[in-house]
Amino acid sequence: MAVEQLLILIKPDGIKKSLTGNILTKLSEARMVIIGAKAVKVSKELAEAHYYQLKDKLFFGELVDYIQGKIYGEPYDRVLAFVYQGEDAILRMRKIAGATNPEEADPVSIRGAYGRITTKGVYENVVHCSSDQLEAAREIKLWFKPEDIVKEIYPTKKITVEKEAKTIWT
Ligand code: IDP
Ligand code: MG
Repeated sequence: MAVEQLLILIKPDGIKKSLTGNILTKLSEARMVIIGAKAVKVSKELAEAHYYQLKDKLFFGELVDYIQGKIYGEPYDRVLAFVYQGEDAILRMRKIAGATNPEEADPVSIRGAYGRITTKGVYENVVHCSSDQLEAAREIKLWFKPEDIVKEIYPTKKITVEKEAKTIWT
C-alpha cells in the first residue's frame, strides 16, 4: 500500500445543488486527510489545461464551459478544489466517486446518486477525481501553489521574482 495524493474538485453542478456537505461526508468514509483546499473561479486556460487529454472530443467545448460553471452563472460558477492524501487514495476515492457516466455509476456512489446527463450530452457528474498518480501530480501542480498545501508533497525550489505586481490587503 502506498500513500498517495489526489485532486478532488466539487464541480459547479455540485455547488449549485448545494451538495458540498454531502460529498465531503461521503469522501470522509475513506479516512483520508485534506492537505489543501480552496474555492476557484475557473479560467478558460485552467479548464483547457485540466482537460487537455480530451481536447479532440466533440464534447470538449461543452466540458470546458461546464467546469467553468458557465450555464449556472453567479454565484455557482466556481469549483471547490481539495488535495487529499492517504493509503491507496486514488483507487479508494474513485470508487466513492463512481463511474464517469452517472447513469452507469453505482447508485450509492457520488456520481450515481447526484449526477445527470444534460440534454446536450455532457456528463454532469458532480466531482472530479484524479485517475492515477501521474495525473494527480500534474493536476495538483496545476491547481495549487506549493504554499497552498500544508505539506511538501513534491520537490520545490526558491526563486526570487522582482517587480512582479501582487495584490495584498489594504
Ligand atoms: P473521469 O472524470 O471519470 O476521470 P474522464 O474520461 O477523465 O473521466 O472525463 C473527464 C470528464 O469529461 C468527465 O468527468 C465528464 O464530466 C466528461 N466526460 C467524459 N466522457 C464523456 C462523454 O462521453 N460524454 C460527455 N461527457 C464526458
Ligand atoms: Mg479523468
